Amino acid sequence: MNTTRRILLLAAMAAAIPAYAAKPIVMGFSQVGAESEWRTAMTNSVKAAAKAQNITLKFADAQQRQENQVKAIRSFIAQRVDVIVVAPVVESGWETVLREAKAAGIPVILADRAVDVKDSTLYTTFIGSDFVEEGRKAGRWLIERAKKSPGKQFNIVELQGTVGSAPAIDRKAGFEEAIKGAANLKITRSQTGDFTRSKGKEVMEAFLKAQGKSINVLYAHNDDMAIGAIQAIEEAGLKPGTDILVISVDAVKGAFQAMVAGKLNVTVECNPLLGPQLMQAAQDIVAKKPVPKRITTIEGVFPAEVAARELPNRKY
Ligand code: GZL
Repeated sequence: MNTTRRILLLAAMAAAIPAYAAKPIVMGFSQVGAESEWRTAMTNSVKAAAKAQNITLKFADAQQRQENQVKAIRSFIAQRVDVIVVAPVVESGWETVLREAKAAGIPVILADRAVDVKDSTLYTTFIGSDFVEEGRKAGRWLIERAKKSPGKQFNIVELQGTVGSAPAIDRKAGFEEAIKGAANLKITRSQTGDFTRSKGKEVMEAFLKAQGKSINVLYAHNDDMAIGAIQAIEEAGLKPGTDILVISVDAVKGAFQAMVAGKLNVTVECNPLLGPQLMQAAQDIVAKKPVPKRITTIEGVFPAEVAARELPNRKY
């Protein structure tokens, strides 16, 4: 058989090798923790999408501690994974370990939250929500709601997310931007509840002890803290959703159930179902295809009026 025919035969045989014979992508994923319903939904979405795409997922739960995420990233580098995904618990303190990943030639995807680094080549893409816009949506809802009570002063208490985290910083900034100039809306107290129900309840108890009946609105950076705070409001003999308007973010099922019960007034959606977009980005990066630096998720706003209708459709 002459050389040309032999080359053509080899090429035909190579083309016949099924695509799935290619080595599966190995992804190292450093997740913030398991602090909220939202976080659990995100983890489940990532795990399901990795399985569906035949991607080998090495999962590390950092229990909301940055040092655990740094350790996990170093372990992924040592294991020579194909791609590293990080949902960074806070914005700062990432340069050193991201430089180590870059030096090892391993691409990094930021999922859910951003990092504050000078050198943007330290990560390939950031997939997540626009938290400032989520804060603005919460503020805009309150501006409209306050119009129903002309002349009334609304004292707002704020439960912030994890100190130093992108969602806490940005949701605060967006809300304040939206209510700026509204003389009838004033944030009187603001403290972190670390995105958890237990801490949200604890801090709301302190707010109520200090300010009690003069609180008109609670703005919580996530539904879990709002749900914890709702318990504190009820234990103080007040009606959440009526005596104190409750505004929160995430749009998890628990928030819809609280709205149906009349205890929460509005939740701003923050979509945790990032799994499919994340796996697609990882496959494109490994295949050396171009990937946008910023991939945002589409989200809505759900007032109590639509909760009963929407609850059956909720995926998380
Ligand atoms: C937002 C995410 C936040 C959620 C919280 O994208 O980082 O962390 O709003 C979660 O519920 O704990």
